[in-house]
Amino acid sequence: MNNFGTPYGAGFACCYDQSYMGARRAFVFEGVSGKRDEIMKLLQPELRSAKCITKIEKPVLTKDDIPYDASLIFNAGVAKYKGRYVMVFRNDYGPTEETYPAVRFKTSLGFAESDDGINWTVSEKTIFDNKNLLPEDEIRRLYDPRITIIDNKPYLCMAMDTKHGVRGCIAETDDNFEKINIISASAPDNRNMVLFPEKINGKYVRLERPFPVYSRGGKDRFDLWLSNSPDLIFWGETELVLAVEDVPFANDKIGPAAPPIKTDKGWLTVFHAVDKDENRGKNGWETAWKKRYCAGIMLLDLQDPSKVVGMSKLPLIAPETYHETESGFRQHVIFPGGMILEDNGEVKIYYGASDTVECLATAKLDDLVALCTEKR
Ligand code: BMA
Repeated sequence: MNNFGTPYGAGFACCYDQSYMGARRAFVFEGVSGKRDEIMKLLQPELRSAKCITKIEKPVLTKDDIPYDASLIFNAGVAKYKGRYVMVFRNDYGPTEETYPAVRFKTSLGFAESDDGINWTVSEKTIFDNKNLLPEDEIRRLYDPRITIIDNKPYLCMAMDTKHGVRGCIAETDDNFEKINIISASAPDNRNMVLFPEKINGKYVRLERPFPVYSRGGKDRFDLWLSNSPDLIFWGETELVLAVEDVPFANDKIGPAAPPIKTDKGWLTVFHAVDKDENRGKNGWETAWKKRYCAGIMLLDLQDPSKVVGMSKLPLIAPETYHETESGFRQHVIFPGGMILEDNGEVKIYYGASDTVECLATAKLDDLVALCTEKR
């Protein structure tokens, strides 16, 4: 039974919030308390993808493409590197719908290559598999990889579960993504890290998503942050970029998605945005799944990417297709991890759908920029 009709959030105004540290420049939802859901229902009965988005209906990667034990193939990082497309994907495997949750998931990371970004060849060996860990190992799982190529060298950002909390880590890898070498890891609790593809004002830059336990009302209220580094190892100068309340279609949490693309209007970047509705029930393998993940899009200032130049007030990609809404482990989850700008101005956006398959949508760069800059 699918029960995802209810929209969340509304509001079409934006303003400058002067309340955070004096002058945080960000878009803030001007909620008309009590009225916003009514307004949204009238204007838009369901969250929909932006008109400029074209979805490739068939997933680009599923468990059927994998030459080893595989079940849920999703949340991949994708980039163009050394004349081909490269992908590092997450594989949660072990249980079936019938045996879950008594049988626990194991997680591996796999590698795939492609000439066209659509048809992929998967390597025989995994890059990482937590079935090989020893009980005493501190790291318990690596997942949700993103790939950024900086100075012609590939880096991976990953979420890292450890015995003492969830950390975000950055790793170097080789040309064929066979081995990873973790060079830096955050303090808990942080994840969803994404590196910019070049230094800005002489420093490396990353977006990140800490998940504060205190001072956000005792529930999920997670925001999108930015830090700088002289060497990819030491990170600081941390700034809040976008808060969950700035996003009209989120009421739970937001976080970075794919590495940003440089445009003459700013750094174009997608983010994930989550709304939660306690009325939602079974939407996948679990008895209840109450969250919906959409992709949003924004432009960050070229020189100071902690500043939001513009943001679409509506989702860029919302769950709509069969794979996104009617099948899979956790339905209604759109989780982008790769965004590639082609020479002809087409942008490929890769995203995990329903935590089960990897999908692709395309749009024109100019349309994506217009979504962030147009007045609503
Ligand atoms: C988040 C992450 C993602 C996942 C999403 C939906 O917290 O764990 O890997 O896609 O939940 O389950």
